[in-house]
Parts: sequence; C-alpha cells; structure tokens
Amino acid sequence: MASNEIHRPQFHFLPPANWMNDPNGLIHWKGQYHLFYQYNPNGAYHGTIHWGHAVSPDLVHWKHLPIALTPGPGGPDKDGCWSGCVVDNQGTPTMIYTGVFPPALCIAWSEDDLVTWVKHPGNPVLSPPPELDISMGFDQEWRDPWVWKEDVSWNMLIGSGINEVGGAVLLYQSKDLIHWEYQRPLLVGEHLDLGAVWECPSLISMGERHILLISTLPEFSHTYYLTGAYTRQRFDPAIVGKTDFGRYFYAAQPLRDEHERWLMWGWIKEGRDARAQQAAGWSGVMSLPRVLDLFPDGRLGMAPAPELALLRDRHGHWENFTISPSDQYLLDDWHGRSLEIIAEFEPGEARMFGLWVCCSPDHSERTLIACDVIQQQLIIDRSDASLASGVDREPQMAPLRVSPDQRIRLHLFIDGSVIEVFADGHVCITSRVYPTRAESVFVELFALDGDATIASLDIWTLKSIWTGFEPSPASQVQSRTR
Ligand code: DQQ
Repeated sequence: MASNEIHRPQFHFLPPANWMNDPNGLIHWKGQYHLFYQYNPNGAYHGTIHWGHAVSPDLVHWKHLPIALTPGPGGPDKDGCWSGCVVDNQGTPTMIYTGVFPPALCIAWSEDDLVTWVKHPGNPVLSPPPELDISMGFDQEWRDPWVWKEDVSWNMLIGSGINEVGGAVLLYQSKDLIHWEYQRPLLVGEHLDLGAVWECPSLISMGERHILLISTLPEFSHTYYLTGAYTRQRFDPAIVGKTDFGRYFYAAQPLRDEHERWLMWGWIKEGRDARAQQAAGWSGVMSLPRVLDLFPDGRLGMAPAPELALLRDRHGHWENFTISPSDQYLLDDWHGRSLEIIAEFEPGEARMFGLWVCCSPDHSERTLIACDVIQQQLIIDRSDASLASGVDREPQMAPLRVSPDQRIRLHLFIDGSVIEVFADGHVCITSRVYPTRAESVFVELFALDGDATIASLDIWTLKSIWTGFEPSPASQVQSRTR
C-alpha cells in the first residue's frame, strides 16, 4: 500500500484531494447534515479558498456535493471565500461568509436545498467598523461571522483583534441579514491572555449558561471554550478551557441538530511538512463529530457522536485483568489502521499506564498514549511514532486527574495518520502520526512501576465512511451537477 494511502483516514471526513481547513456553515437541513469547509481545489496548500460541501444522513457516511462557493473575479471575495455560517432565514438557507481581501461580509442563498448558491448582488454588505483600531495580519483581522436569531433580530459575532488590547469578538445586529449595525465588543481579551486575534467565534447556549468558542492567533493551534453568562449583549466568562490539547484541532464550529444536541467539528491540521502534504496531494482532515455537554462546574463535556458505532466491525472484549510491568500485552488479533478502543483502567500501583498504538512488532515505530499518575497528565509521546523525517514529534500533554483508586476511561480512534483520544468525557487530544512501515498497526497495553487493572477493554476494527451511504430522496436531488 502506498504511504499516501496508509496515512489517509478512512472514517474521518476529507475531500477527495487537495487542501481543506475550517468547517463552515454546519446545518442539519431536512434531516441531512450539511458540512461545508474551506477548500482549495487547486492543490494541497492554503490558497484560492472555496467552500467545499458534503452531506450525510447519519453523521457518519458522507457524500461529496458540488463546490458551494467560488471566489468571484473582481468581486469582494475575489481572493477567497473565507469562513462563515449558514442559517435558516424563513425557509431559505442563507450563507454569511467572509470575502477577502480586504475582509468583507458577504451573503449568499440557496433555492435548491443547499446545492447551488446565489451571491447577493449587493455584496459586500459590511466592512470592519472604522472606529476600532483593528490589528493587521493577513489584512484587517475581522472575519468569520457566526449568526443566530433572538426574537426578531439577527445577531452576529465577528472574530477580530484590537491593537494594544488583544483578541476580540464583535457583536452586530440586523433585521434582514443584509443591513447590520455594530453594537459593541461581546468580549475582548484584555485580561484573558488568549492571543492578539480571535478567529471563528461562536456562541451557544446550554440551559442557563453560554459557551463562547474562539480560535486564537498567533498560536493558531487551539480552539478555546469560555463558559459563562450572556446577558444584555455582554458575556462574562467564568471558566476558560481548551477543546483539545493536541495543537491540531482548530477553527471548531458547533451545530445544533434536529435532535437538539450541540455537535462540534474542528479542522485537524497536518503534522508533516508542506512538501510531504503536496506530495500526498491532500492536506487537512475533519475531526469526528463531538457531542457537547456542560459539566456542573462549567467544564465542557465532549464525546464522540454515538452514531459512529455504525462503523464498528470486528469486536474484541475483555474484563478484569491485571497488567504488570514485566509482561507484554499485545492485542495481536485486533490490529489495523482503522480502530476504536475503549479502555477502562484502574491505576492501582502503576505510576504510568496506557497503550502503545501504531506499533511495529519490533517496536521501531510506536506511539505512546499514557496516563501519568505522578504528573497528573494524559500524554501522547510520538518520539518513535515514525521513521520518517519532517514529521512532528513533540509530546502532547493534557492535565488529567489520575488517582490510584479511580477508574479512567480512554476512548480512542486511530485512523491512518489521525489519533483522537477522549479521556473521562472531557479531556481531548488529537494527534497526527505517520508511521512508515506496513506492519505498524498493532496495539499493546502497558503498566509501569506497578500493576494496573483493566476493568474493561473493547476494541473494534472500523469500516470506511465512504461505503454504505444510503441516500435519502433529498440527497438524490442534491447529487445532480450544476
Ligand atoms: N481560516 C479561514 C479564516 C479563518 C481561518 C481562512 C481559521 O476565515 O479565520 O481559510 O483557520
């Protein structure tokens, strides 16, 4: 199998080829999940950004649809159709997105259930407010609208940065999605130490509380969540946390589905150099859909969508066994590049315990996923993940409460070069590894400096998402070309 194929995910969404970044315009429309995304049809690099489009009946199996938005020569989006959202405007799906350069708010709508889009002839409908000292980056840092309706008004957040102040989320209002009035900053980063610019903001409510999501520059590696209260155009954050500690999960966007769940996807960046990305012909992967939840203390709960169980194939299950430092626990019948593992550990005497994944039998390639009792951390160690050069190897760490008598639940997905780990329902690390050897597909369990117990262990091989799509009548209509 060519290395391009062994690293290419089978159950994470990505376009057939070329570059993908942020999820955009997520909407559950007439029973179908629509995923738009930042897409460059001209190569595996960021440039000439279009909106790609895919649809799913079940959150798991996806089907590619025609490109939804193309930069318009001479228009306000001539240099790219950057991120934004889609709302239901009294039955008309309406896109609010960022044209560049300079940044400008653009609108488009669809009259055929989201397949083709008509750009508003009056675009751009809004530009950055002249009264703010907006910082310069690509151009003025002002983009990525997030829109929702409250009573009779549309509200909009725009990500921005203010010189000498820091990241900012700006609040606007409109009656018709076309005429917007700047209200005030919803939040500025003055005392938050979360970077100079905030991208891809979104605000969602869960019960009485609200969660603001922002992705921050110049770090360009984390989507943060802020839990707090949104009242009278102000947001007071009480808790700040990371949606993912891995530095690859970025520009996350939520979706309220027809089952009244909040779901979230993020762009998973590559961990290999630009040359390798271009040689592979693809770059960027969409995360698995996460179901969001709010813990009583304000932390964001995140779990892989239960629908992903549709992908499960062969299954192994074990209960109550001890893992000792002196023994090797190779799950040799359950190996592969597409795996799901749920492991419940009782730490006991062990100082560290967990799994080796993507292991070659001689251990020349392997990746450590471990809980560290001393450091109170979840760790992914990629020092030996790949024999290739030009790939990321830094360790990834997340704070995790680990005590000898308390069970820890790790839920893992391994998919080509993507690893997603969910620990105890709220700590996530997304990783990228690029093992070179065909046999780097094994999983081993381990404990260090003392025994640990596996209370239960489940492992499944997973099927590809590109088979088994059952188009509903709506998506058959959508599959025609423009
Ligand atoms: N990606 C888009 C921008 C956004 C950034 C451009 C975040 O709209 O701010 O492709 O990754």
